[in-house]
Amino acid sequence: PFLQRLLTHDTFMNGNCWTTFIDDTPDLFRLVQYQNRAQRLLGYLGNVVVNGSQIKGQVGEPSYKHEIEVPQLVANGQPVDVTTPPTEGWRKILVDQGPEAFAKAVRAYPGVLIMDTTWRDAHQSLLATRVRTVDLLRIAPATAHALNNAFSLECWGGATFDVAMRFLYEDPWDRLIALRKAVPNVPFQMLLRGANAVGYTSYPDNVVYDFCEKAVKAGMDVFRIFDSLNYVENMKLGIDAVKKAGGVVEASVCYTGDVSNPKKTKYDLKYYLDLTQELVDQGIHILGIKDMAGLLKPEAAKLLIGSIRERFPDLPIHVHTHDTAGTGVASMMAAAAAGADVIDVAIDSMSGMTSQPAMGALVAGLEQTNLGTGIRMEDVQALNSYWEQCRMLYSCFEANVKSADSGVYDHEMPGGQYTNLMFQAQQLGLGTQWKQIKKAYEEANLLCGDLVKVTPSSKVVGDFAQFMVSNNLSGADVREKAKSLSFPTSVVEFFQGYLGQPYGGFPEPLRSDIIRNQPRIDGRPGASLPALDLVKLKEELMEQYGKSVRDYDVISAALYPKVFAEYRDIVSQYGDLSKVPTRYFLCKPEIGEEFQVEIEEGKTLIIKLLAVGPINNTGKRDVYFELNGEARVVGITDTN
Ligand code: 3PY
Ligand code: ZN
Repeated sequence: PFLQRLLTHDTFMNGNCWTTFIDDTPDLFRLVQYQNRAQRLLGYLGNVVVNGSQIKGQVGEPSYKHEIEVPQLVANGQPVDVTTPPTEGWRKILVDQGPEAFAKAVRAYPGVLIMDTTWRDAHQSLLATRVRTVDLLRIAPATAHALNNAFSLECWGGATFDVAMRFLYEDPWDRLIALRKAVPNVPFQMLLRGANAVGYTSYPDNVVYDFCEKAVKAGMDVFRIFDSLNYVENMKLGIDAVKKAGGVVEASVCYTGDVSNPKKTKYDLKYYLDLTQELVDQGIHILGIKDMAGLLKPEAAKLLIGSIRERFPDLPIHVHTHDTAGTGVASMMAAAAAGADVIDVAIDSMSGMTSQPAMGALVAGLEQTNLGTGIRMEDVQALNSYWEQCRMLYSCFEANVKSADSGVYDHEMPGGQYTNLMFQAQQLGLGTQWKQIKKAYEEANLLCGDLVKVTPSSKVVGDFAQFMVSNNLSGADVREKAKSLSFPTSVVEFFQGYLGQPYGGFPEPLRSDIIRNQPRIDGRPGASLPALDLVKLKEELMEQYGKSVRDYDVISAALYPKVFAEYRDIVSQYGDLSKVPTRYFLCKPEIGEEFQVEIEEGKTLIIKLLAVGPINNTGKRDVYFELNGEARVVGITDTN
C-alpha cells in the first residue's frame, strides 16, 4: 500500500524533487525508508560476503570473532549498575564554574590526575585509528563509572576526524555527541592542530573558529592545541578560537631533542621555558607538554617539568608521551614527582610501544607515592578485559610493532607515524627498507633544519625520507642535486612556508634550491587565506543532500571536501553503517550465522546469511539473507 500511495502521489510522480519530497512527507516515507535502509545494509554485507571487506589498511580478518563481553564493575562487594548516573567528576567544576576555576582546581589537586588516551591516541598509534564508535559506546557507561576521577578522556581530534569519514564511513560529530551522552561526568579532550584544526593544512580563520564552536556544542571540553613547528603565530588562532568557544585551552609545547643531553643544543631548556612564557602570555588555562615521539627520558622529564613548575608555580601542567623506547612509565613517574598535574596513560591492553604507557602500571606505581590518581585498580582491570578483546577484534589493523625501539632517540618519529611507516614498509614487502626509512628520516630531518616533528611537519619529513629511499639518495646527494630534483609536494610546500616558520629558520641554500622561483610565505600561512563562506557552502550542500544537512556537516565539508563527498556517497549507497557490529563490518558471517544490527533505537534487524549463489553472466552473485524472518536477496558484482 505504501508503494501504491507513493506511485500515485502527485509530487513524487511529477517531480524531480526527490529529496525535498522526502523531507516534506516524512510519515509516508518511514516504512519505505526503513525497508530501503535494510536493503542497502544488506548490500554492504553482501559485498563483504562476495568481495571481502574493502576497508583500507585491513589485512586479513579479526583474530577474535566472538561477542565482546562488557565487564561488570564491582564496588564495595556489590555489582555497579552502570546504567545509573555515574558519580560527578571533574566536568562538574568545569560546567558549573568555567575553565579558569577548573584549571585552578586541577592545580590544587594533591595527587596526579590521568587522561585516558584509549579512545584516541592509543588506537591512532596502534590500530591505524580504526576503532569504531560502536565499540567505544559499548564500554562508555562502564568507563564513566570507572574513571570518574580522571582529568579527561581523549576521544576526538587528531586523525580520528578524517579517518572516521574516510575509512570507517561514519560521522565524527555523531561519535562525539553519542559519547557525550554516555559520559556526562568526565571531561572530554581532543587534539587540535592549531591553525590546521583536524587537518593537514592551514584553514581560513573563520573555519577554525566555527569548528571550535561546534566542537564545544557537540560536547568537547578540553582542547590540546599545538602547532607542528611550535610556531606560536599558528597557535594563537587555535587558542583564541577555543577561548571564544568556551573550551579549556590546553596549549602545548611539542617536545623534541633531549634537554638532559648537553650535546643537543637546538631545543634546550631555555627554548622550552621561553616558549612556555609566550603561551602563558596568551592567557592559556593549562600547559601541555606533548612528547609525541617518546623522547622525554626520565631525567629530562625531571629537569623540564621541574623547571617549568618552579618558574610557573600556578600553571597546571599536563604531560603526554609515547612509550616507543620503553621509558613511558619511568618518565611519567618522574614528571609526576617533578610537579606535573596530569599525565597521559592508555588502558593496559592498548598501551606500550608507540602508544602511551600503561594505566595500570602508573595507577599502581603512583598509589605507592603521595600522588595517587583516585582510580581503583579493580576498575582498571575491568576496563582492560574489554579492551583485550577489542584489540583482537581489530587485529587486522595491527602494524605488528613487537618491541620497544630506543632508535627513536635518533630518528625521532612520532608514535602514530612510526606505526604507519613500519606498516607501509611491511606491506611493500621491504622488511629491510624499514631500517633505511628510519635512517633516511633522521637525515631528512636534518636537511629540513632539525624540526619539531608532529602532524603535519612529520609528514613532510616522512615523505622526504621515502623520496630519498626510493631514489637512493643520501643527505649529501640531496644537497648537491637539489636544484634539479623533483621533490614531493609536501616538502616543497614546507620550504615555501605553508606550514609556518620553523624555529631557527629554513636552511639555505637548500630552501632556495628546492622552491626555486615559487612564492615564499614569511608569516602565518592562514593570514592570507580569505574567509570561507559557510552560509553559501551550506546552501550548496543542501541542494545536493537535502534539508537534513547540519551545520556540523558544513564544517566537515569545509575541512575535507573530497572525503566528505565520498563519505556521503557511501552513505547513500549503503545507508548508515556505523551500527553494524565490527566483526560483520570487517568480515563475512558464516553461513547460517545470525546477528543483529540496531539501526536506530528500538529498531533491530535480525540478519542471517543463508547462501551465496554462483556467478551469473553479468558477473554478479546472488547473496541470500534472512532479514527478520523473511528471505532477501541482493545481487553483488564479484570483483575478484
Ligand atoms: C596528531 O596530530 O594526530 C597527533 O597525534 C600528533 O601527535
Ligand atoms: Zn600522542
